[in-house]
Amino acid sequence: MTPTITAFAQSPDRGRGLARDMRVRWALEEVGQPYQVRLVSFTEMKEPAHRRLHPFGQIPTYEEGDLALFESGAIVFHIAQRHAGLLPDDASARARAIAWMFAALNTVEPPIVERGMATLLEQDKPWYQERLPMLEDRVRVRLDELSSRLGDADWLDGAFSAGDLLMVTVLRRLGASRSLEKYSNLSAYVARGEARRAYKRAFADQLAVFTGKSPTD
Ligand code: GTB
Repeated sequence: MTPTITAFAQSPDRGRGLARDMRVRWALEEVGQPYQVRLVSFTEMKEPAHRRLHPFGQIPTYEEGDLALFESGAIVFHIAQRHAGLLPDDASARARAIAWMFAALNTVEPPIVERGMATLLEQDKPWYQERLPMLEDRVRVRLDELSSRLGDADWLDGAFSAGDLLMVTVLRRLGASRSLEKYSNLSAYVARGEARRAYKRAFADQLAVFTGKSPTD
């Protein structure tokens, strides 16, 4: 059965692949699973039909037969469990890859999102300039730690996994802030992820939503 995911009809990122449907598209491409996309407007996201799929009225969602899922991490995990290619077969290596999935979403993404939201929504507030160094420091601490752990390895724990897929999508959100530039190994890590054929297909498909042109035009 071909799954259907939802994505922004008009993504505020203007096709930069920063919205969270990108990680789901990428996971589906990695495992070779064709999928359909239903584009939703901001209004549609908050309507009852969409809220039945997503209690918080957001994207992405995932429907496959009578299964409906929300939360990008849970969707990527579901895809990784159903198909070969995103989690190792060895039980311990699999558990470690899952730990990296949680680390990407629970430990690295929050300070990055917090800093990004402050820049987006609080620049005109009196506390912004005072708060910014603290937010930047929290991001820096995580990047220092991640960079030390990655060292000169290609991926976080052996072969490419769903943990790397999520971590690369999380680190990509730092693009505009240029915070990654100081970390040559993390910049190269993100570039390695972006160089994967599955990533490129996923990126082209979400970009096509913005440009209105098919990826093969
Ligand atoms: N924890 C959830 C998950 O991982 O699935 C979070 C889902 C989420 O935040 N969805 C966002 C959404 O639907 C889109 S991805 N927002 C609409 C709403 O809440 O009303 C977040 C996002 C949006 C825009 C950019 N951007 O423009 O760069 C980047 C990321």
